[in-house]
Amino acid sequence: MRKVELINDGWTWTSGKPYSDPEPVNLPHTWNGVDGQSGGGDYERMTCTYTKRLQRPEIAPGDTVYIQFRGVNSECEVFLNDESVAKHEGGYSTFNADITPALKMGTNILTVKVSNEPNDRVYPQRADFTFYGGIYRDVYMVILPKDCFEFGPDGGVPLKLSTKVEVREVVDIQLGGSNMISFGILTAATFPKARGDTRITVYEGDKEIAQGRAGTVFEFPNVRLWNGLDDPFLYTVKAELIVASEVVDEVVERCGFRSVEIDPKKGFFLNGKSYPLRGVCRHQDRPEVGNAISKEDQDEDMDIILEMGANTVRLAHYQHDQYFYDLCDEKGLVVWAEIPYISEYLPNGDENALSQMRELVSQNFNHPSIVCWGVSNEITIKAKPIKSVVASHQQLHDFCKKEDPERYTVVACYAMCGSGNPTARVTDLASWNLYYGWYAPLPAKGAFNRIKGASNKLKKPVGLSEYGAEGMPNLHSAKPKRLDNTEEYQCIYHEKHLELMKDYPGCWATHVWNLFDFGSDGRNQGGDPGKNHKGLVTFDRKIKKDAFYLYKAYWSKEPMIHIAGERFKNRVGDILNVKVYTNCKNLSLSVNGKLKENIKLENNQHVHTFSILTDIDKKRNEIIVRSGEMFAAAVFHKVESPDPSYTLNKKNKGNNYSWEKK
Ligand code: GCB
Repeated sequence: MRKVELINDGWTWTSGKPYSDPEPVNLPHTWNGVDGQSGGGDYERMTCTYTKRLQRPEIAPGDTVYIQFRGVNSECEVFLNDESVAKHEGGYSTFNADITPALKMGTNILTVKVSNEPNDRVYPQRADFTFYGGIYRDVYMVILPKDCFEFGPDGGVPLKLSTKVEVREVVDIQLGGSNMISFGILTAATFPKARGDTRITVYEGDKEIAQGRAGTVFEFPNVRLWNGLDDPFLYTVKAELIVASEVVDEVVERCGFRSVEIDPKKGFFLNGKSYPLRGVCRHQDRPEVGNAISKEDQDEDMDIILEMGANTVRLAHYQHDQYFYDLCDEKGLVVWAEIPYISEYLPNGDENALSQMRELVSQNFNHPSIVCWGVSNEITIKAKPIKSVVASHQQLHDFCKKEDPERYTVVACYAMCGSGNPTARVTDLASWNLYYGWYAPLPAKGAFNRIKGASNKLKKPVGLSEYGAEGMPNLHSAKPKRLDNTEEYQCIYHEKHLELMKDYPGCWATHVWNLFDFGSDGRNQGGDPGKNHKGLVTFDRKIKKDAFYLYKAYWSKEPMIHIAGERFKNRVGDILNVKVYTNCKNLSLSVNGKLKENIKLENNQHVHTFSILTDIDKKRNEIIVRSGEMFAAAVFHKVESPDPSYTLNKKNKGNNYSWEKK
């Protein structure tokens, strides 16, 4: 039987700077946790060394010992006792280093040279996020017995589960009628390294429902579907390798059955029902730790997405931790997965883009949450669509379709990329990143109309892969303006987009940029350099900005009332405008304990602003908005002149609204 052991503890790290001494560290680790988020674009991109002493494990003849790395950014070479055993290029995927031939008795020294230095081959090299260097995800020692299931190609899953759903008419002879029934069709592939037999067992919960061999096509009538947020049901499949009547290796994977159709005019359908994809993009990093995040951090991110009521997440701009795709499967989020083929075409990078795609697809094949593979993001921002850019898109698309015909391919286009651009033509789906009302002084409606127009022209489904506006929870304005970085402008921006979404059913998916603020060391804005603040939630996940609650009001089924502008405490003037985000119908307003107003909102109305004429002598106004038992409260102060802390002064304003030329 295989053995798997987490080996995150007891490493040393030696900085790539001259005369550095080794420091003890536990993984996950990055050396850019601080300088990668402080601004200036000057974080250390260098080659550092990690080492760990490994006692030779007890192994039987024929066993293979691998060190499995779940994410090392961005390229590395692995040595055992000074002998090179593996190299890997690409900072976001899993790879396995076979250390068996180099293992000696007693203590062994494992060394990993990790580099995030610039180069011209490995994506990403240029993008609006920090490329934190380090071994920033888990590391395992995996011992495979002589007769075993090997890893799939490109570090892929050892048990590959293809699922499909077919709806068939079944005639009931006894009753004489007929019925439409969903059949789940499952084929399991394994990669055995032995002349044995494989036994595949399928479980529904704890109940065994079928048994067969690798390659068997299982058919399950009345299959319980993986049905998004409503019922993300997962089946469990176990593969056993049997040699001389003994089970010598075993692997377990989960899968789900679902059907997806995407119509250019009607949008996304899950299991035959309209299921408009409305959600967010996620970057994974956090303050101080960068990408070296924990499982608890990932659980927290998932809870925030679910609280908001989103039903989809674009896991941008690279492969995320397996743990997060697992969470998406379990919770029912529809996922757009992608590789970091982004912003700048590298003429020497085609091979790397393809290898990152091979890894993404092979390693994530079994996740029912994933519906599409993203081949590139804003690749034309720098490059003209020269032949090789288009050819590399074609190569990525062809690979995905061959390997995984059941899923779609997609591209996220840059605003200046027209629908006639050949890179927009290659994939099954297309989407545009459009910041109308932020970078561009244009109305949001223009963005949706462009999407509709592109869909008509390209004759395929087109979505809005990014839209967003900076919002700082400490900056406020009674007259919010584009590019002012206030929380209020961010709200208005998103209100406009949300109002319009329902009028564009063909827009197959919308993804807010971004759910969280994230590290982008080259940026400087909002008085807080080194970050992109388009998040609906702050970098440390502690403050949900007002715009977060706007989405919650639209999307969540959980009854809620939120008073926006609560942090905009000090207000000038006798009229106090209090904006409320809610999904309740009847609201009552009281000011300083006196009931002032009862209102009833229209169907589908989620935003209401109370204009309150405050008492002349009252400096402190306590507002309570109620609906039945539920209420939200906030206090506002009447002040003589605008609070200067709400505006950036010239010194701290920064003038760089984008990480690069937009
Ligand atoms: C984009 C990029 C994303 C940036 C974003 C922005 O279009 O795809 O990586 O972070 O714009 O905020 O400018």
